[in-house]
Amino acid sequence: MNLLGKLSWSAVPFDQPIVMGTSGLMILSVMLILAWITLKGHWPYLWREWLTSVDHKRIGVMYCVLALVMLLRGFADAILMRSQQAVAAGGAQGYLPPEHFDQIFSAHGTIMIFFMAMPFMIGLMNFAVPLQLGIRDVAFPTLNSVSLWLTASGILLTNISLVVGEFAKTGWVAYPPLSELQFSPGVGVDYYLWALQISGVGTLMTGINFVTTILKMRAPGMGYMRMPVFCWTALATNLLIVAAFPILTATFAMLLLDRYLGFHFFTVDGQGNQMMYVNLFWVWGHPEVYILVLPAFGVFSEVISTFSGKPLFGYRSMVAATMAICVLSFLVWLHHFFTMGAGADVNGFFGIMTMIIAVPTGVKIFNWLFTMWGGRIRFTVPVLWSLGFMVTFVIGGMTGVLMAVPPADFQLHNSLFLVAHFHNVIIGGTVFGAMAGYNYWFPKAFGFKLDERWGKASFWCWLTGFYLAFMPLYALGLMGMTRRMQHYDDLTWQPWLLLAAAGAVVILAGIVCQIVQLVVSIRARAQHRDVTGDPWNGRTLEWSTPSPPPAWNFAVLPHVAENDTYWTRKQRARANQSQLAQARQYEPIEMPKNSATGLVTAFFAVVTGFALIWHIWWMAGLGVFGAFVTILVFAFRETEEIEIPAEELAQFDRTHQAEVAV
Ligand code: HEM
Ligand SMILES: [Cu+2]
Repeated sequence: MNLLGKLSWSAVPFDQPIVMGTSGLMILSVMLILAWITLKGHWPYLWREWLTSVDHKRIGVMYCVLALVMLLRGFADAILMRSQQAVAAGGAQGYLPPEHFDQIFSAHGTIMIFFMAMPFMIGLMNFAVPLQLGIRDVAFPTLNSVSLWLTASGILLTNISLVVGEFAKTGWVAYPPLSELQFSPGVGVDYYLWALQISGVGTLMTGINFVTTILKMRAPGMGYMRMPVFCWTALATNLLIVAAFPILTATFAMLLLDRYLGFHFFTVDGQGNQMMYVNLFWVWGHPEVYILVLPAFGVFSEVISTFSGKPLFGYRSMVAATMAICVLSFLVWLHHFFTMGAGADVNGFFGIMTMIIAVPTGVKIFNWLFTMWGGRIRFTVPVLWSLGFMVTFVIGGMTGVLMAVPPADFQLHNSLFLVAHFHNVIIGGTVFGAMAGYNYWFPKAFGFKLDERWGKASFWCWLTGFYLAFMPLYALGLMGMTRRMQHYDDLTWQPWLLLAAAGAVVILAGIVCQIVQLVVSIRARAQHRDVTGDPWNGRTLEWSTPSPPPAWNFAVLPHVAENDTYWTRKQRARANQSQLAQARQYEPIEMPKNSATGLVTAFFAVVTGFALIWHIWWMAGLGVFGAFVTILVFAFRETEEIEIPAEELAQFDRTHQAEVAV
C-alpha cells in the first residue's frame, strides 16, 4: 500500500514556469508576512485578540480581510485571461496552454463567488448586524468562529491546488459528465469539491447562527418592523443560506460518491442523469446570487438614507420586496439551462417567473431614488459606490430580463453576452456594495475614517474600468463569441478583446488606489480619528457606540421605541445624552470566552480534505478523529464565559464620554 496515496513529486508542476513563478511568489509573501509577525513579536496579540476571538466584530473584520486578499487572487486570474484572449487570435496560441487556461477560469469563478463575494457579505453582516440590533453578540459565538475558519480552510485548499496538483478544468459549476472520474481523472475536481464542501458547512452554520440571532435576540422593544433594513436583508440572506446550501452539499456529495465509490448519479452510463446535477446545482445557484446581492441592497439602503439625512422611503415596501425576492428566487432556477430541452411550457413558466423578480427589484430602486429626492445628499465615497451601483445594476438587470426570454437565450446561452451580464450585476451589485460597506463601516471598526480622495479615485477607476472591460463583451456575445475560449480564429473579435483588456487595467488602477487608500489612512490615522463614534451622523444603533466598540458593544442594552432609533434619540436628547449615561445603572455582564475551537477544527478540516483529495486514507481518518476530539473538548469545557464587572463598564463609558466632550 502506498502511504501517500496519489501524492508524489510529480504533483508539483516543476515544468511550468508560470505556475512555479506565481506559486513561488505566493509562498514567499506568506513566509515574509509570517516572519514579520514573528520578528515583531505579534503572535501572542494575534492569537489572543484575533485568531481565537469569538467577537462578531473581529470575526467580521477577518472575513473582510480574507475577501480582500481573495479579490487580489481572483483578479490576478482575470488579468491572465484578459491578456491571453487579447493576443491569442488567428493562428496565435497566446502564452497560456489550454489545460492551464481552463484551470484559471474555473479558479477565478470559484474564488470570486465563494471566497471573495460571500466572505465579504458575511463579514459585513457579522460586523454590523448585532450592533444594529442593539445586542452583544450573535446567538452562537464559538460556532461563528468555526464558520470563519472553515471558510479559511476552503480558501487554503483552493490555493494549495496551485502548488500541489491542479485545480478543476470544468468551470466553476463542475457539470458532469466532464467532472466525472472518466473525463477528469486528476485531483482538480476533488480540490474543488472538498474545498467547497468544507467551507459550505461553515456557511450553513453562519446561516443558522444569524437566523437565530435576528429572530430571537433583538434589543428590548425592537419589533421586526423596527429593524434596520440591513438586518432585514441579512435575515433574508441567511434564510436563503439555510434553505439552499444543504442542496449544494447534497449535490456535491453525490458527485463525490460517483468519483470515489463508482456510483452513477450523474454518469453517462449506469442510468445516471447529468441534467439532475445541473438542476440541483441551480436550485442552489439562483438563490445564491441573491445571497450575494441582498446584503448589498441592505448596505445601499443604510448608506443612501444616512447620507440623504432622511429615513428610508417606503420602509415597508422595502421589507416586502426583500422577502418577495427571497421566496421568488427559488422559482426561477431553470433559466440557467433553457437549452436543456424541457419544452416551451416549462421554459415559458421559468422565463415569466424570472421577469417577475425584476418587479420587487424595481421597487427597491425607486425607493432609493425617492429617499434621495429632496434630501441634502453628501457625496461621500459610500454614496458614490451606491450611485454607481444604481446605474450599473439596472443595466445588468435589463440584460438579464433580455436573456429570460427563452428564444433569445437559445442565441445568447454560453456566449460572452452572458459573461457580461453576470459581471454587470455581480460587480455592479455585490462588489460595489462591499466597497460601500467597507468605506461606511471602516471608521466604526477602527476608530478612524478612510481617506476620501483615494477612495474617490478608486471608485472612478473601478467604474470606468468596469464599463470598458465588460461592455465589449456584450458586443462579442452578439457576434457569436462563446465563453471560455483559450484562442479564436475570428480576427474581428480582437479589437473588442483588446478594449476589454484595457478595461481590466483600469480596474487594476482602481485596486491599486484602494491599497494606497488603506495605507495612507493608516499612516494618517491621527488626523482621520473619529472620537464621537458617529462620523456620518448615523441613524442606526451601531453609531451610538464608541469606535471601535468595546467587546460588549452596549454596557446597558438600548431600549428601542421607533425606527431609526439612534437618529430619533439624538434629535430628542442631544443635550442631556451624557446626563442620561451618568445616571445609568451598570450591572456586570457575561461575555463568551475566546476559543481556539474554530482554528483547530479548521486545521483538521484542511488535513482531512487534503488527505481525501490525495486518497491518503490513514490521514483522513486522523483528521476526522482530531476534529471530533476538538469538538468533545469544547463540549466538556469548564468555563464558558468571563464576567465583566460593572465598574469596568462604567469606567469605559466615562472615558469615552470625556473623549467626546473634548
Ligand atoms: C474585477 C474584474 C473582473 C474581470 C476583469 C473578470 C474577468 C473574467 C473573465 C475574462 C472571465 C472568463 C470569460 C470567458 O469565459 O471567456 C470571467 C469569468 C467569470 N467570472 Fe469574472 N472577472 C472579474 C470579476 C469577477 C467577480 C467580482 C466575480 C464574482 C463575484 C466574477 C465571477 C466570474 C465567474 C463565476 C466566471 C465564470 C467562470 C467559468 O466560466 O466557469 N468575476 N471573468
Ligand atoms: Cu438565476
